[in-house]
Amino acid sequence: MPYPKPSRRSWAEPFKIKVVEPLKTTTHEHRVKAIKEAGYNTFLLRSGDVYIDLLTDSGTNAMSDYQWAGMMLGDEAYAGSKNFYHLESSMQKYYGYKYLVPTHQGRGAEHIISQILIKPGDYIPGNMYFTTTREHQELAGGTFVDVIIDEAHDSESNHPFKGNVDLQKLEDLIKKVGPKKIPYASVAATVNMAGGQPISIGNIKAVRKMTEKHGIKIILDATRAVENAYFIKTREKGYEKKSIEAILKELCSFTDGCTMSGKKDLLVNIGGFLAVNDKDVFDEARNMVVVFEGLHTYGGLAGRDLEAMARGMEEMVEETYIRSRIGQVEYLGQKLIDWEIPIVRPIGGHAVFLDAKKIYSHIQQDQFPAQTLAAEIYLDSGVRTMERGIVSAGRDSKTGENRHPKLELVRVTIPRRVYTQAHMDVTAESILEVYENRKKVKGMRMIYEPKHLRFFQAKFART
Ligand code: P70
Repeated sequence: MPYPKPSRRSWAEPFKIKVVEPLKTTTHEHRVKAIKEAGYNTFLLRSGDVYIDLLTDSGTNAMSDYQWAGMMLGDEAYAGSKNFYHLESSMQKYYGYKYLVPTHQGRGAEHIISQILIKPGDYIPGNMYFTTTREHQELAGGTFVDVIIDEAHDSESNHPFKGNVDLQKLEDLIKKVGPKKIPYASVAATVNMAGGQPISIGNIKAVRKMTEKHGIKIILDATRAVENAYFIKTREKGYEKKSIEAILKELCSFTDGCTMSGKKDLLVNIGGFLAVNDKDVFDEARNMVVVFEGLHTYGGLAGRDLEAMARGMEEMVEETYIRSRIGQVEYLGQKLIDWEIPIVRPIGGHAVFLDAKKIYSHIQQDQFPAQTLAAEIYLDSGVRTMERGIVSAGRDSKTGENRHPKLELVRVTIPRRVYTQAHMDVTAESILEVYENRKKVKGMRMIYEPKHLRFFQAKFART
């Protein structure tokens, strides 16, 4: 027995590794060339030039043997595939909504629900924007209004539920524009752009109480709701003993439907869905999906993809899994905290967010500190991360001016069940190296800017 006795029990991955995929290391010289060719945008790097890929947790998960076995049971019928019915009943079991419309991924569902519920001139309040979600709301003629609590915009605030809606901000908006101009509140669990921060049950309940008397719906972005459920279990009074499965269902019960990117919580590589309780909205969505995605029983996916999602739902709510998932993110974040590298607190569910504004305090926001930091980390070690700052925030749809978000972050995102603790160590050490050399670095200028979701394809050059 080691002495002193460890004060807590460690988590460990509740799985062992059956198949491995080799990683390639590259030389510094190679990386200098690769990132320059990519216009200093990590989205434009070839994955073959990347060592540890922490760009995103989206579609980058490792599936289990149970999910892979399910892939062989894909029923590739054009209509009425068995796997659709399996997914439908699983969604009803774990999320509790009545009706399911599968889509190829999350933004497919966002497109459909935005077109159905939003009229030009409407306002959509939400707990911080998400890039694709807001884009679809604006394409439908709506204006997104941020009603998240102020703490969410402060990287240092240790508020346990930084994803909470500020009820006063919501009420003010309802008073200002009138409830008829607000088709729904767009509530995310967890909030990606705030740093993977959760919303509490207490807060969503209060939002429900306020909106329902005005006939305003709530559409949940359930993409990482399981991770949110874990934070509720570990942080919200009265939920310690409840299962993740029960908390997830309770969270959804205060909402009228959800959009879902299955590529996260559902432990798959592709897929998503829209789920609703209202029969009329469902009928319209089911009709629209055939125009944009595919027939209403496959929504742009193969039968095997539907099966993998259904099986992923069984695994996502396992307590040992979710504990190790969040535990791994915490492990990386805690290392950086111990080294006094500024990151968003508390550590989020799917990623550690580096505070580029603080790290590169000498670089103006218009010279893209987060974009620069992501490029520098890649240059140091081949670890790929993502900008979540002024580039991601884009331009105001009315004035055309650059938005200047308070948070200027680099997201170090952890795919599920893919990397080991040693990969986290190597990543942390690379971030430390870049941090120590921070004073030598200059910002960048944008040399190419696409019209939609510019962060995906924009190009930069050194100033
Ligand atoms: C990411 C991915 C996707 C996402 C999300 C939330 C909370 C909806 C979606 C859309 C992929 C991504 C998307 C835009 C910019 C960068 C990266 N997030 N809601 O890496 O789902 O991708 O399936 O259409 O996080 O965070 P989908």
